[in-house]
Parts: sequence; structure tokens; C-alpha cells
Amino acid sequence: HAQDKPKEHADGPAAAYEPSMTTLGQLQVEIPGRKPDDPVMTQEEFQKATQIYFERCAGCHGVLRKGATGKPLTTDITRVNGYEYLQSFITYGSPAGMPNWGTSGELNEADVDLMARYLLLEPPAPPEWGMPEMKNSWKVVVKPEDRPTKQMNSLDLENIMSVTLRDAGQVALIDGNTHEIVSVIDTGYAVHISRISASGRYLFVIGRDGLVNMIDLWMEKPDTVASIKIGIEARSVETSKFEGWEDKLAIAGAYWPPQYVIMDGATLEPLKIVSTRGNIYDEQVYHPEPRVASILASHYKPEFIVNVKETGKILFVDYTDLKNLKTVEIEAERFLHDGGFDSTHRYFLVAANQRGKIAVVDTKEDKLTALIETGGQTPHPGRGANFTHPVFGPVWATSHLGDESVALIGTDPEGHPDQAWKIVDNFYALGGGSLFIKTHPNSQHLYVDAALNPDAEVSSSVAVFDISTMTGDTETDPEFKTLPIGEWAGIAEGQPRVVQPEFNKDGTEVWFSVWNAKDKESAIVVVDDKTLELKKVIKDQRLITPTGKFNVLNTQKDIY
Ligand code: DHE
Repeated sequence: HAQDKPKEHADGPAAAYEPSMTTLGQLQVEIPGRKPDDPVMTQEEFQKATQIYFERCAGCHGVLRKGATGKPLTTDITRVNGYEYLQSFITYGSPAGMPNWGTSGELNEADVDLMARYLLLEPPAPPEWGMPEMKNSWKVVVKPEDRPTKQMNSLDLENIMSVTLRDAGQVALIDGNTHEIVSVIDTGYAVHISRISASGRYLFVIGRDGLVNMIDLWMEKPDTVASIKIGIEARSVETSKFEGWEDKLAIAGAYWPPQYVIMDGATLEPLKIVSTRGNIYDEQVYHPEPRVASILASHYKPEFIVNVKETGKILFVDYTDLKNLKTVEIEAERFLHDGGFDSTHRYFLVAANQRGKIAVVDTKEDKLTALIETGGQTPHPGRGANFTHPVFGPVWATSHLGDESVALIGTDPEGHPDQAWKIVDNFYALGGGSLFIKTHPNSQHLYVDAALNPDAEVSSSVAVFDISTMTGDTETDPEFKTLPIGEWAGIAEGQPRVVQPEFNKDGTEVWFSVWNAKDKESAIVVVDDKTLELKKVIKDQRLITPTGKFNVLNTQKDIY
């Protein structure tokens, strides 16, 4: 019986694993090892638990379990809370964003038991990943000189959607005009994002396992031309976009080891690896795992904007001289996560999600512009949504993971100085557990998902606001329509979540992923933005666990 498991402590042979002490100068340090009351775990179980932790937990709680989006799970805490607490938390989740791994069926009872026991043990130290490892993993599949010199297919490349097929370890390229799958390409596991080179030719994707694929859209059938593994766990990739530097460089950020790497933009040859380990911006205390979260390419300077989660620093990395690397390090806020530009592309807004704040930096002056409390719990904008509010002028919007609120921030210091970098309105959408919000310059609608809401009906629907009817009366919430996207998909089995609205290139259609379990049917639902009616349900056996979708033109030009 699972509940009895914690009592199954090691005895007898445990003595052999007793923690030993050694003296390092004056310092007493404990060599990591087994503690006398550690739960018993075979090497096989430990291996399996480490794999599950890596795939499901490390993203929020950190490889070293020091916490970020999720709570810290170091043994000083887990051992006080105890096995039963962990087991129930993993099973049922929490409204603050911890998924219900047990009741959702994603982990079975034995796995939940295994993970609860695993968390009582010290985390294993993961290996480093430096230049030798990167070079070893680096492959140029088609050399630049052997690639096409013009577009060899008749696709409308600007309207291609790169769709993550999460659990299949693939991306699907879907034609935005015909809604047909053009090709399915093997990538790393659970590709997190897709980015497009400044010219619009190359597509870069990065797997959770740190594998970057560079895909040439000019090939008759677009495919990988180079790949490299830049770390053990990663989330972000980007390419240089400043004038004169188009397609020249690429950058990828790793969660583990905490570092970023700048690569050649034609071959992915790794050129420069920079560790982000260092001190937390305010406490000035060393952190061993400051992970690289979002990365964007500046339009104002030859710089990458690199967001370092745990130390709360935003780095402007000047990529013109890698041998004499210049970096402006901005003190922002801890737990930086995701963000995007304002409509002018001069300001970058990023969520310090566990601190309930948005940090704004000026990419022209390389300075912190503002730190704004959103009033909601755990802002989670994706790249956010820019639109012109009828009363407040240009705003950027975020939704929240921890509650149902949407916050609008004024982004026009010239035209609307009173509203600039303030929350101008805050209103309710469908429910907590929102991951992404989206609009388009050609649309009058603001779409807000609630993908992680515990209620299946809410998590499979989307809220739509009509921007033109927003009155600016902060006392009354604007009304919204609820689109039953999951229902429209007509999927009989499972509990699919509806995630990440993404527009086609003209801003006339908005696409949603209906993300079901790996062994169940999923779909992409296309909605007509004008009428808010269903336009198309894309279903295909190859569409396994679709999550993020990235329109080539919108991603290339940072339109959102
Ligand atoms: Fe994401 C963006 C990290 C969970 C789908 N996610 C990002 C970014 C980061 C990040 C740092 C910004 C990248 C950039 O702009 O350069 N995501 C993390 C996590 O650490 C977290 C919380 C936990 C984890 O274990 O990974 C996490 N993310 C998820 C999911 O569960 C999602 C829904 C599905 C999945 O693949 O795991 C998911 N994240 C996405 C998507 C984007 C994203 C689709 C890009 C949105 C956009 O429109 O830009």
C-alpha cells in the first residue's frame, strides 16, 4: 500500500551510506550521500524517478530543486513536509498551478509513490555541458554551399505555422492557406518554441532536452540542415535581427547547465558559451542555477536580450565582438520568465512571474524603465498582446497563471504619458490557469486561454474580448464571449486542454491547439477572427500533443 511506503526505511545496510563529514579548511561539509532514514530506492527506481523529474518537474522546480515557478523542493523542506504531503500534492495538484499529476492520469499511483519517495532524497548532480560536448553533438546535415539558392517549393512561407508536437519530439509545418500538413520533422523532445531568422528563411526550434534544429524553409520539402545539443534542459532560441546582422548568429539558452551559447547563424557552430551562474541581483547571494528563460533579439541594437530567471537579471548581450563581449546587466526582478515587445519594438516587457511583476526595459537606452505590479497572481503573458485601447491608447496585456485576471499596461510614454508603464485596467477572463493571451494589429479581438484550469470545461474554452467596446471604466469589467474550442474539436476521449492562440499572417484566423494525452486524438481548431465562428478542425494521426504554434511572418517580425 502506497501510504505505508515511507516507513520502508533502510536499516542494516544503511549504515554503509551514512553521511560522512570531511574538513575543508575550517568548513565542515557534508559529502552528499544517503541519510540514515532515507527511503529505500533501487538504482533502477532512482533512474526512472530522475527521468520523470526531468520531464515533468524540473521546469518549474529547478534541477537542483531550488524553486522558481514551482515551490522549492530541497530536502530540508520535503523532509519536514513528509511523504504523505508530497504524495497528495503530486496526486491532486493545487489551484496555484501545480498540475494534478495523479488524478489527471498522467502519473499512475506507483509513479506518484516513486516521486514522493524520490523527493525525500538529495537530487543527483547533473553533468555540465561545455564546448567538447556541444561540438560532439553538432551536425551540419546540409552544408550552406549545398543548400538551395532560391526557394524550391511553392509554399507561402510567410503563412507557414510551425507547430510543436510535444510528446512526439517533432514539429509539424502546416500550410496556413490550405491547412494541410506540409511536413513533420524530428526534433528534440517537447520543443518549447520556434523562432524565425530575420530573412524568414530559417526556422529554429529547441527541445526541452536542449537539442536545437535549424530548418531550411527554402528546400523542396523543408527539413533540418543543422542541429546541436546546447545543454541538458533548455527553453529558448533566437536569431540576430539587427540591420546588417540578419541570419548571422543564433543564440540558445539552457536551464541546465545555466548558460547561453551564441552560434553561427548558418551552421549552428557553437562560438561562445557564457555561464549565468552568479549572484542574485538584490541579495547579492550566489545562486548555483540561474536558468536562462526567454531570449529576444533587439531591433534597436546588435544585441540579444537574455533573461536570467533566478538572479533576476536582464542581460543585453552585444554580439558584434564575441572575443571582447560587452554585456549590460540590468537589475530587474527574480524569476524572470516569458515576455515580448511593445508595438514599437523599443520596449521589452517580461514577467517576473513568482513576484507578480512585469519588468520593462528600454532596448534603445539599455535601461530598466519600470517594474510594475500587475495586481494578479503569477503573470504569464507568452509574448503578450499589443493593441490600441479606445481610451488608454497603446497597451500591452498579460493574463495570469494563478488567477482569472487580465492586466493592461500603458506602453506609450510619448502620447499617453499618464498611462505609461502603469496598470490602466485589470479585468476578469474565464478562469485561473491562463498561459497565453493574443491579438493581432488587424484584429479587434483579444483571446485569453485558461489551459491549466482544473475545470475541464474551462480549460477547453477560450475567452474573447471585443477591444472596440472597452470603455476604460475600470469599475466595470468588459464582457467577453466564451468559445467552446474543445467541443468544436469533437474529440470523444480524454480531457484536452486548449492552449496558445496564434494568428495567421493576415490576422484573419486564430489557431488553437487542442492538446490531449499522447495516446489520444488531438486537433488544431481554426477560428474566423471576424465572425468568431469555427472555420476548420485540423485532425491528423501525426498531430500528437500539439502545443505551441508559430506563424512565420508574425514570429519573424515580432507581431503580437
Ligand atoms: Fe513554456 C514559452 C519555460 C511550461 C508551452 N516557456 C516559454 C518561455 C520559457 C518557458 C522560458 C519563453 C521562451 C522565449 O520566449 O524565449 N514553460 C517554461 C517552464 O519552465 C515551464 C513553466 C515548465 C516546464 O517544465 O517547462 C513551462 N510551456 C510549459 C508547458 O507546460 C507548455 C504549455 C507545453 C510544453 O511544451 O511544455 C509550454 N512555453 C510554451 C509555449 C511558449 C512557451 C507554447 C511560447 C509562447 C509564445 O507564444 O511565445
